[in-house]
Amino acid sequence: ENAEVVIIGGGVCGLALALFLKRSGIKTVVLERRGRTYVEQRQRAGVVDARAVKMFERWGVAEELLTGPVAQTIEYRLNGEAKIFVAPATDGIESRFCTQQMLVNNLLKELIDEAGGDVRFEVSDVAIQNEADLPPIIAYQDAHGTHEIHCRYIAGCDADRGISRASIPSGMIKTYQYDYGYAWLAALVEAPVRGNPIMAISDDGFVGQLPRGPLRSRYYLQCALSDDRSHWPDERIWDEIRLRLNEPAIENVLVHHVEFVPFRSVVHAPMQYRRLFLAGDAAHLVPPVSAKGMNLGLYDIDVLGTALSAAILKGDATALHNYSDTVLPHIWNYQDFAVWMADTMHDAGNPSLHGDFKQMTARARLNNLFRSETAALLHGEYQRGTN
Ligand code: RFL
Repeated sequence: ENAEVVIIGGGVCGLALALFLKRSGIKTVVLERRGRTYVEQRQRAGVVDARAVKMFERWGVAEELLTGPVAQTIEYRLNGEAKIFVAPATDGIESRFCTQQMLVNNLLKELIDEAGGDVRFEVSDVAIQNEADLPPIIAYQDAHGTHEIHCRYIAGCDADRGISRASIPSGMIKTYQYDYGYAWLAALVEAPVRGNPIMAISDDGFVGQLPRGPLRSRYYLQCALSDDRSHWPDERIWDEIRLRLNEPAIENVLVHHVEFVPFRSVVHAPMQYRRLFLAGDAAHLVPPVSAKGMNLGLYDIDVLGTALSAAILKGDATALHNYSDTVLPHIWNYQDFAVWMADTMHDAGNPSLHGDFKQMTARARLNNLFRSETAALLHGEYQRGTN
């Protein structure tokens, strides 16, 4: 069997790339380890930034894919005192609340149900042959046996624990990693955000509340790396939410799901090896405080999709050769934004982390967003992904 491109991983990045290539008329196969229902139900990110909105508009699929409301404001709250940050939309394009789950469901609909795209679910043992000067061969198993696809290019969209990056011989890529030393407890609850999404700093630690569709929200609570569910019964989760938000009247509601996210930032570079190109979480991770993980992946896909179509349709592989060098400056810029967000949100809170000197400089940095138009403009650019 032959294809132009094999995409490994049918998450948000793999599916977006497949839709882009499908609409360009390029024969593409997606290999996904999980079943469709599982992929449809996975809940994660919540904001598609303005840069990604623009990209979907350029591809002519924004209306079909982005079904959530505009996301322009954040309430930064310091020990109960609220300040609303409005990201200035200088070009008239706004970020959108659109859960990753909603986006993935819409991508599956557009790609498979509307366009007849080739996504193979529940495959296992995907193996990559990517030898110098030979077309790659991808082998995989499914319920019917072992299969092989001969292709021209491979897109590794199978996230941090996938096989794409693991298939690259050691020493060919460098890993840059930073561990922040704390974690977030992420609790999906049956209560919507009433006003603006909240990022709250308090002497007792960070808490955030971000929308996840019209009925639910996700609370994030700063916690220790060693914490697990046994340290955080539902009662403690709600007590800490009330305390850190300084809102004693919040009532306990159903907690659907709790997970612990250790804070780390990772970049693997270069993001390509021979005919394999890494995109999304397979190439880089940012902590959720920046709300950029999915958006950086979509940035990769924009550049990679355009480069693949130039190589396949026009025979010009220049952009493909330059893929990693093109995307990495953007990735590093947003790694720096993630560090800024993480340090500001956590250092400004409980001084047990980095001391009371860092607490005061972090508070000054946050305050700057409300007293300096220049600082606000830059912060807005980062929030919108247009920096
Ligand atoms: P995905 O979405 O994990 O998809 C990878 C796919 O690859 C499949 N796979 C394989 N398939 C075949 N063979 C193998 N060997 C395979 N190994 C894996 C998997 O089943 C899966 O379907 O990665 P992708 O596409 O790179 O997308 C990255 C984003 O999912 C990720 O960056 C975001 O979810 C990060 N993130 C957030 N990003 C934002 O932009 N804004 C946010 O507010 C935000 N909040 C979050 C987040 C991530 C979180 N977690 C899970 C740590 C909040 C949380 C709690």
